[in-house]
Amino acid sequence: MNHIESLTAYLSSFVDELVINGVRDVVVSPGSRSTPLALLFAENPEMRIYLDIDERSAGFLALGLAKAKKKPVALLCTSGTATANYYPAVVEAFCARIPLLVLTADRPRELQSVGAPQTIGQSELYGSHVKRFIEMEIPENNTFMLRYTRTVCARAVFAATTRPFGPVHLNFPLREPLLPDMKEAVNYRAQEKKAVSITSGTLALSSSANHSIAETIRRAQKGIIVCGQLEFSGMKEAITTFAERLGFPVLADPLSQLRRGSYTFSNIIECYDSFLRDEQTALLLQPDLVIRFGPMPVSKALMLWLKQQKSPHLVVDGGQGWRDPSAAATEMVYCDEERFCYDLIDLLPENKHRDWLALWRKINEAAKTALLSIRDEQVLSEEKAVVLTSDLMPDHSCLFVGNSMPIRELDTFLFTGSRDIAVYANRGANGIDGVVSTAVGVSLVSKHTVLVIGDLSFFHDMNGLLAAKQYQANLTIVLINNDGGGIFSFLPQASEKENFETLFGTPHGLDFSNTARLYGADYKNVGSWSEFASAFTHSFSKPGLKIIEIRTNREENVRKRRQLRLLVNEQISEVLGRDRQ
Ligand code: TPP
Repeated sequence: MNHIESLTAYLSSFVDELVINGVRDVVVSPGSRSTPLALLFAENPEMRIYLDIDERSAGFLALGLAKAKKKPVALLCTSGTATANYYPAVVEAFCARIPLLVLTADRPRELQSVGAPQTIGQSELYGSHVKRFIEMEIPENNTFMLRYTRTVCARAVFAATTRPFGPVHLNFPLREPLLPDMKEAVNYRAQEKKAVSITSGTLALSSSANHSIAETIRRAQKGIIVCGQLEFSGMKEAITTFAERLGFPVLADPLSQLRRGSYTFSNIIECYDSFLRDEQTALLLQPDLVIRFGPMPVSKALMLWLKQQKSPHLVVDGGQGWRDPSAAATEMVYCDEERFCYDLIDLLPENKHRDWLALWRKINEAAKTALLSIRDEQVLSEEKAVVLTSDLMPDHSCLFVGNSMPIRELDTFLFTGSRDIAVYANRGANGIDGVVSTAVGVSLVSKHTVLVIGDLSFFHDMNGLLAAKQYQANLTIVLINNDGGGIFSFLPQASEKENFETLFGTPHGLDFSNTARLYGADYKNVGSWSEFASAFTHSFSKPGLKIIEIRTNREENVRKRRQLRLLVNEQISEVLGRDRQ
């Protein structure tokens, strides 16, 4: 059999089937073994190729594209350590339920474990962090094998996009020569019809299960709804309608997308992280039912408080996971979340316990008043940087926040408002790696994107800036530079004065204006809030990459947070008419 003919027919059919199944974006990294697939992707007019030299950044770039497009994205790299560099992004995609098709080229079996160059064990490389691993066959050109490559492709896309979404790894052993016949490739394209279609349905509960849950809800006088990151846009409306019918407060994580947008916020509570730390307030708000959607929210105070509750605790998850780090769940409800909300709305009367919601709202408003005092601060601080950023973001823009302090600051300071801001973060595995690339991915398919990131996380993925330069991303980076890792100053090791800076603070003294120069970014180190506001607002009218650096102080950050917490408690005591502690 002619080798080139087989290579061309088998791999062109695979690429064609990817397109037919809705995959239109591929992030390619350079290499030799992946040559035929790279060329065939380039030859297919339906495919958009993003080239990223560093596979670690490439993996996260694909993740960002998939997050923002809400569609599966493919990755392609050569054999050897290139494949291992995808690992962190694959882990994040698995934990955050993002669909990726990870395509790795490999040497054929006869060149495995014999000291061939650039050859490592790629079989099941990502272990339990992919939904499926598929070892492809050596290319052959016959009806059976061409159908095989198409159906295996369809199955891979289906696996990646079936709840829970996630990455699928396909390893392609390829023999030399590696150049396909580009003139022939078109003959295996534009099939238009899927080789095989896969039909599946929405996960729903039986009528008796719905009635039993409705009964549990009906009995509750003090229910709450807790929302972590929500995967689907229809959830916003479903949950707000459900909450209004029940009259329950909704404790909404910034990634739930429920804090911003043009809909009613009457049930949304956003300051819980600040007020649940206070024992008296936490006791006052004990619920008799918890209904939780999405992963556990960012707030540690909320997680610890939920852990103490003795009430029934329902976790609704259409992805059928076990999202219960506080070990508080009493019932896992495996049902499509939107379906759950609407099915139960039909079974439940309007809630009459208005006092319960009013109490939550009163406390939330008091906390918000105290937190907003930060707006009057003159000194540069991380807290006010986040408040101003969210105040000044344009309508219909995207805000990407890094780990670990930026997402926590946002949790405290992102208040409800009608301006629509889509909030993103890498909270699957909470890494400080790959954040720049993921944000670049989001920015390439969105109008205005802002990334708020700490200096260590920025340093970790500076290579990610190349894609921003090459693809003219419209991205504003707010770089909060406290010269090291701010989160550790809040942890018990902060008392280990002697070793703290070396092991945890980790100051680096880098001058990031040089980074900006290297990647051709517009750069501004701001010294006042008026300078920040002006640079930030201007950044939206300038195309390309903009970096606005704010230098802050880690210890000052801890002091400010403590001061604000006291202020929150004082304000709550005042509105509740209780003695100040
Ligand atoms: N390495 C990875 C890949 N991920 C991690 N989450 C960590 C290490 C542990 N870690 C969590 S937060 C953090 C580190 C090292 C410091 C982050 O510092 P920075 O990005 O400057 O943000 P800050 O906390 O100062 O706001």
